[in-house]
Amino acid sequence: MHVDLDYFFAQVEERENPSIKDKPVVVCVYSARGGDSGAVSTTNYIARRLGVKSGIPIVFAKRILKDKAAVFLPVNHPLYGRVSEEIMNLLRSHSDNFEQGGIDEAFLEVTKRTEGDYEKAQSLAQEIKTEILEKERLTCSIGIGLNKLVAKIASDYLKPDGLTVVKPEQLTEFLSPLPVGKLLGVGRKTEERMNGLGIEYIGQLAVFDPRTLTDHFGRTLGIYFHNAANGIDESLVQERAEAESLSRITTLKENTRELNKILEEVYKLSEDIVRRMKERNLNFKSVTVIAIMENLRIHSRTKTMGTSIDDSEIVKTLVKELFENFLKEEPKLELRRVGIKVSNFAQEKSQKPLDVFLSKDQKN
Ligand code: TTP
Ligand code: MG
Repeated sequence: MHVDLDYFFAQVEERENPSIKDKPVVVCVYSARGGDSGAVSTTNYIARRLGVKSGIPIVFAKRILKDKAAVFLPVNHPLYGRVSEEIMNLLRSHSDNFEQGGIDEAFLEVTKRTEGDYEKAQSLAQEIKTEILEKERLTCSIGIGLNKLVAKIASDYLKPDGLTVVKPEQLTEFLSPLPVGKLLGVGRKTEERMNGLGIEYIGQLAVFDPRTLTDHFGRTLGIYFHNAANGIDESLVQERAEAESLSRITTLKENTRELNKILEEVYKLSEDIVRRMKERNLNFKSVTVIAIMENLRIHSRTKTMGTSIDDSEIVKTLVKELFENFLKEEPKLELRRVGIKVSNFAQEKSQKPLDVFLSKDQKN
C-alpha cells in the first residue's frame, strides 16, 4: 500500500485556517533576496486548476492569480514536520513493515494482516483514510498493488481523496495506457528520448525490445525500464536508517557563473556540514554539489571516495572540482542557488572494531 497526503503543505494550512479553503492557496519558499523572489512549494487544487503548480516562480503565480483573491503563505516546515510525524506513526501502526518515502508519503507492507486478500486490503485502506480524516482532519490518496512500484503509481492515479486497488490480474490493463513519465525514474528528458523511439505509453515500453532499450539507456537503466513497465519490482518495504545524508542550500547574492563567487558560498556550507558531522561522530564517503539555475532547474554532481572523509579541506577540493566540471558541462545559464550534500555515511574512527583498537593500543 502507498499512502500520499493530498496537496500536503497547503492542506495543512487550510486545516489551520479553514477560512482560506475556498480560495486558491499557494505555499511559497521565499528566497533570501526579499520581495516575491522564490518558488512555489505546493498549492491547493483550486490553484492547480488555474495553472499554478509546484516549482514555478512566485511572481508567475501572482500574475496568474491576480484578481482571484488568492492566499500566499510562507512554508512552515516545523508545523508540517509535526503533522507528518503523527501521521507516520498512525500509518506504521497499520503495517507489517513500514517505509517512509517522503514528508507526506509512505509504503505499508500489509500482506500478512490482510492475508494477501485485496478486499481486506481495500477495507484497511478505507479505515486508514477515515482515521487520518478524523484524527488529523486531512485527506490522502492510497494505492494498493502487488509491489511498491504498482502501489505508488496507483496512489497517484486518483487524487485528491482517492483509493485505487490494482489486483494482479488488472496489472497490464492498468499500466498500459499510462504515459511512461508515470514510472519512477522517467523524468522529462528520459520521457522525450523514449518518445523519440516511438514509446509514449507504458504498454509500448513493456513490449519494446529490451536490447534496443539497453543500447539507448545503458544496461542498468534499460533493464530497470523494461521490468518497471511490466510491473516488476522486487524491492522490499523497509524502514530506512535515521539519516542518510546531510545537506545545505543557499541563495547567491546575485545570479552568477563565476567560480570564485560560487565557491565562497559553498565553502561556508561545507565547513558547517563538516562541523555537524563531527558533532555526530560520523564520516562520509560521498560529496554532492547542487546547482539551481536561473530557470529553477536543479542539477547535481556527486563524487564518491574509496575511504571516509572527515576533513573540510578535502571537501572543498572535491566541491571545487565538481563545480569546475559542472560549469563546463552547462556552459550557458547562470546559477541562482548552490548547495552541498554529504552522504554514504560511515562509522567514525573511535567506533572501530575492538580488535583494531587493541592492536593500536598495544603498539603505543
Ligand atoms: P507531493 O506529494 O509531491 O505534492 P502534494 O502533496 O503537494 O500534492 P499531491 O496532492 O499531488 O500529492 O509533495 C509533498 C509536499 O512536498 C508538498 O505538499 C510540498 C513539498 N514539495 C515541494 O516543496 N516542492 C515540490 O516541487 C514538490 C513536488 C513538493
Ligand atoms: Mg502529496
